[in-house]
Amino acid sequence: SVEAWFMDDSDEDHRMPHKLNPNEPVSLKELENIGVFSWKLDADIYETDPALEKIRKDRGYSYSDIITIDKDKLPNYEDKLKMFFEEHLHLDDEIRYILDGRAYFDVRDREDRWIRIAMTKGDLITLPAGIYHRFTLTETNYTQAMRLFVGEPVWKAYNRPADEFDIRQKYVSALQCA
Ligand code: KMT
Ligand code: NI
Repeated sequence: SVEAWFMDDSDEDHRMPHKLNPNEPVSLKELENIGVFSWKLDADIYETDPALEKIRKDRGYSYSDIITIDKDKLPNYEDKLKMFFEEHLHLDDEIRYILDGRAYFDVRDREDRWIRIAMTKGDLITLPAGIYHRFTLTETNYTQAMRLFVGEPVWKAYNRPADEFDIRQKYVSALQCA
């Protein structure tokens, strides 16, 4: 399953792990508690995987595409990575399945601390609508990910502060009950 930890606040390259010393791991349970869910699948068979099919069917993930984040393959690579690393939220869940390479998703916990989630091949994650988060490659500078969505995809990101959005308020009040 995914490994996660609280981040240090050093300003070294954000593609480094940024673990605290000593490391403060974050459990799957703690991630679920803030609405972040993950699965481990066999990415080598993503085209025919019944386990992926089941998740998609159960959760209504009708749309999918594949993004390759690589300096030589992704148009406007630098700009896109810069955007992905700006703290933001979306009006819908962000669902990503790592088919190859590595990546980090950083999410804010209830106390506004950064949790870093290390994604490797076979990890599928859902970030709830309204959670503040960001994305970066690791030191290996490469990943390929499936992007899933319920219906027609909307990729629009709202950079923080976006506290006035209904979806943000909804997320924050859901946290209070969880
Ligand atoms: C986002 O909105 O944070 C992203 O789309 C991240 C990059 S997709 C692997
Ligand atoms: Ni996002």
